[in-house]
Amino acid sequence: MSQGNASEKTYQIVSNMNIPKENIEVNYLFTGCGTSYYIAISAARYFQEITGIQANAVPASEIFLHEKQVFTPHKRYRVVSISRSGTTSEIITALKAIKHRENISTLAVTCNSDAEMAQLADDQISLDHISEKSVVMTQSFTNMLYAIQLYAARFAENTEALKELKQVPKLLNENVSHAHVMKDIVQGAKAERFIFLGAGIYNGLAKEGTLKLKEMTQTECESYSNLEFRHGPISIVDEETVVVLFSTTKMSEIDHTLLHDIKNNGGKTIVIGDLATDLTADHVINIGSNLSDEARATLYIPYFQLLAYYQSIKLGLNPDQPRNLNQVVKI
Ligand code: F1P
Repeated sequence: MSQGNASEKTYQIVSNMNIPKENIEVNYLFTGCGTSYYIAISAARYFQEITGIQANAVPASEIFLHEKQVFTPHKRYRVVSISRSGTTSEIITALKAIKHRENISTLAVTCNSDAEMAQLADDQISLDHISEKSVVMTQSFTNMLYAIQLYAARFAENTEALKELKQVPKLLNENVSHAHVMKDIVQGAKAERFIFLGAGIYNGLAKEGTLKLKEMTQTECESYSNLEFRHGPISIVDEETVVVLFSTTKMSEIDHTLLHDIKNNGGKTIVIGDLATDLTADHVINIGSNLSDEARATLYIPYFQLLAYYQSIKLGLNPDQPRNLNQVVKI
């Protein structure tokens, strides 16, 4: 509930940071584990869109297990390591594995600047005002992604993007309040399985939508890039399938057909999108902003977080303490 207010502080922190100027020849590699890896996926897309610099995302374990497949010799890299705790085993091992490579510089994004990850990295974005008691990451997801968006816009000196991102804290507060609409939606839905669809920057969000539900409710669920869903997975849709689709202005025509197909197969649909997208679904949630598809992404987050929360309450579970999971995963 407090992620909107927290994002005001995030805005101030990144606005006051010294942003080092890197050569355009540098490749950006975003990395993390679990929720933080899903931030990496969305962050890489946003970074490349705004800066024009090649940006990819890999799970932290890939860096030390498949180093040769991840880094091309003689290229320069900036590795952006993301971790709420700053102590997750794979992220620490990954940073140690690349520490002495001259062609790699590192930037840590964390909610714990005292932890080992920040000490290992060359630079850091520290969001120490984010402190979560829950095992499940919520406002840390939103704020670390928002911090990277701000960093990218400042790095690119893109005043248009910065102007848009400045509006996020206020809009996020409004959407957090509105997201309680999920309570009624969840109560009225007979749902055996959930599917989350999102493309581009929204693909990482779709993956995170499944992770929230898995953690908070142990429900099996899946995520796809919107059109990939038609290549096989659509055959599992039935009356007890709920499809949550993150729509964007760019995708609205495609999404229109997709929603129609899901409906025809008996599935329930929830579409989260922008005022400009005129889509038909069982539930249409309008984000209500005039921001670009890329700048608007964080506003979608409270909806799927609260979807998982209310589903967990409905099933009589404790949303803060998933089965088989601790706040920090250590090997
Ligand atoms: C990431 C992570 C989360 C998971 C749980 C345990 O940790 O694995 O993805 O939901 O909260 O931690 P971190 O590296 O961001 O601290």
